[in-house]
Amino acid sequence: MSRTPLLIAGAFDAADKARLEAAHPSAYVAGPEDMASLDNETRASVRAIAYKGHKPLGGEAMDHFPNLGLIANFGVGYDAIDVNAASARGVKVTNTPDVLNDDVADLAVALLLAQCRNMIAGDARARTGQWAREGELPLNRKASGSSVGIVGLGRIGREIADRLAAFKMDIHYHARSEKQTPGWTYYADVVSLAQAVDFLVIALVGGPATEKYVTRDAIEALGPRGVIVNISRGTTIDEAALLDALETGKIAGAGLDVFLNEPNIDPRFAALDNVVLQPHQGSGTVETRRAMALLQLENVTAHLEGQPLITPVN
Ligand code: 8YV
Repeated sequence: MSRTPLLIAGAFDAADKARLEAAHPSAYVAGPEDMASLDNETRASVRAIAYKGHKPLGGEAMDHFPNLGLIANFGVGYDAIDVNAASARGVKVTNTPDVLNDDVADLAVALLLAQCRNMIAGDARARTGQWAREGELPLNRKASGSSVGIVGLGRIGREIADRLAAFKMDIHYHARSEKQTPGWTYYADVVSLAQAVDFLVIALVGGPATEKYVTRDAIEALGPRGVIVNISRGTTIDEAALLDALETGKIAGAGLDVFLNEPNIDPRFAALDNVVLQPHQGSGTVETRRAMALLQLENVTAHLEGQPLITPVN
């Protein structure tokens, strides 16, 4: 009899962890690095891992659990999990798609608007008395009616494009293939897309296939009035090239929710006044995180009860 069929691994919110524990007898570790320290009996009884985090979870960690059948990820992006290694071991992977599309798209729009309208400096001016001392904020930049390029027209990219279309923007996009989106313009490569637009919004999936997908050439092709928004993964853009372009005025600015080496992001970002930075909080609303947690739990329960998975990846 399986004593602890579920291993909860990662920095879970207390309520989400308690919900998983109430549903299934479980063990807990802070991350993949602690899995080896579990006793043999626990390791043998684990049949599913509920995972949350961005630390790599590879085949070596999976091999600690001879009866593992599922890794249920908290998040739509599963780039931290080595899915090929999981498949090779007969381990299923699930994620939490769709329930977060609205929030991530909302944040992308917020970043774009905050960047154009200089809202961080505006807040400081109103808050600190600088307004009374020095007068109005320098004029900033109109967002509505401009042209935007979406890199990756998947579920989240589509929600972003729909929102920006309501801001009367011309929608241009790059994706693996052209979509049925009348009035929107498709580009087969990111450099030509960047040349055609004022704003570039990155909505790619993470992982090795999209590493530095937005290259130095693409960043520079955007030009000195260009603004980049990234709500996907820090890996999807050449971050060093982005920092160079921001520091030298090759592009105008950026609104970023994702970075390399989160949460220890490159200190060069903090010295820039042409960026709006967020701590990877795209899905971070009470409503959406709850929906993600419930979907993860549904997948765990389905697996442990021998039912079809709700949102399988492999
Ligand atoms: C994280 C995310 O999952 O869904 C994704 O891919 O990046 C986020 O929603 C969240 O930060 C929890 O780790």
